Amino acid sequence: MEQVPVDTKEKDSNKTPVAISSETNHDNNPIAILPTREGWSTPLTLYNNCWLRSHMLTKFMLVKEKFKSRHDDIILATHPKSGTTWLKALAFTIVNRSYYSFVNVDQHPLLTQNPQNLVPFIGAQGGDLDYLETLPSPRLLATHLPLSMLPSTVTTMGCRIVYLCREPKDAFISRWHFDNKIAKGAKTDLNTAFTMFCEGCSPFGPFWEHYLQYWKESLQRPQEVLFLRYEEIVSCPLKVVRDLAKFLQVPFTEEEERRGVDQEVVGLCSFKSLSNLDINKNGGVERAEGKLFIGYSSLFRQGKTGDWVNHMSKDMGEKLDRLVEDKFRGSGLKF
Ligand code: PAP
Repeated sequence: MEQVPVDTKEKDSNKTPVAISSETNHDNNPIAILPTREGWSTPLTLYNNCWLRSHMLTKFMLVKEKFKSRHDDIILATHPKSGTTWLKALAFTIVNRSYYSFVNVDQHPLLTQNPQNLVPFIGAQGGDLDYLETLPSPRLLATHLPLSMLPSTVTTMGCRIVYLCREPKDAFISRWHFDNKIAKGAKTDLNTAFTMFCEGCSPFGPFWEHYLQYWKESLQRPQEVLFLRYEEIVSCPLKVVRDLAKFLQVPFTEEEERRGVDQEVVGLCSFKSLSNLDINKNGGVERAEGKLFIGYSSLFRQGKTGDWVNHMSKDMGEKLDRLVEDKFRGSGLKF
């Protein structure tokens, strides 16, 4: 399967809100009355029980109505800071391995482009809806949106979804570091960020709603929704890569496994390999009309599990564990 890399220069702009009234008058502007909170690197607005970056809200609001899913779409859905960059790299490399063969590994797109730019986000950040229409099938797409903000055709058409989440304490610490790194203005202290996270107010949060929506979908459509955790890729990358290839309907052949192609995918997409590339050390992109600078290096901080202990108190850890237990009770989902 071939996926055309996204031209980020053209598609990164978030400057043009679409199809929503630009009136500032609250009576005429439905967005202006939505709850908005400061605290993270940019304000968040609550829409459909999901906290979204206010400057991207109008783009995300269009997805449910305007995104035209196709039955053979593959959607990489992730809660932020759960390893999206890693999953995009792995899935892109797996599905395109006959096109970008490992014989010419020095020409592989991952060597010159950040993985985030190789798989477009639905409706934003390089994946504007008109652009997605131009992609050949089967499309490899990504989203941080909760399932409830995607069109129901994603379910009814049987689109395949790979969902990736992460142990919430680690996801929170990764979020906190990332937000402070990309913010050009004031930084958020840990306690403030923690309170907001536990209240469900973080980009694409509440995190528990996000996890639960895709978890339930994976129980209802087990053949079409693969539910993954960051921790299992860290502990068994080769197994996940093989399972992922099967799920994506491009399993490794015995001959490929003999040649170690699956291991090469793991190696090429590893934290060590990607974080040492010039593009990921020195590249980056401006967002939010220049208010944020996302240096690609900020997508490669540590790449470890359990780092929360180095930043959060025992009490904070226990509080978040209790919240997680409470929110996921009865669902079968555990951390
Ligand atoms: P996003 O939410 O902005 O899309 P995402 O890639 O999901 O970013 O999250 C970044 C986290 O994934 C970082 O975790 P950390 O802060 O705990 O270090 C980053 O290090 C980790 N990550 C990115 N690429 C890899 C990789 N190849 N292997 C392992 N972890 C990775």
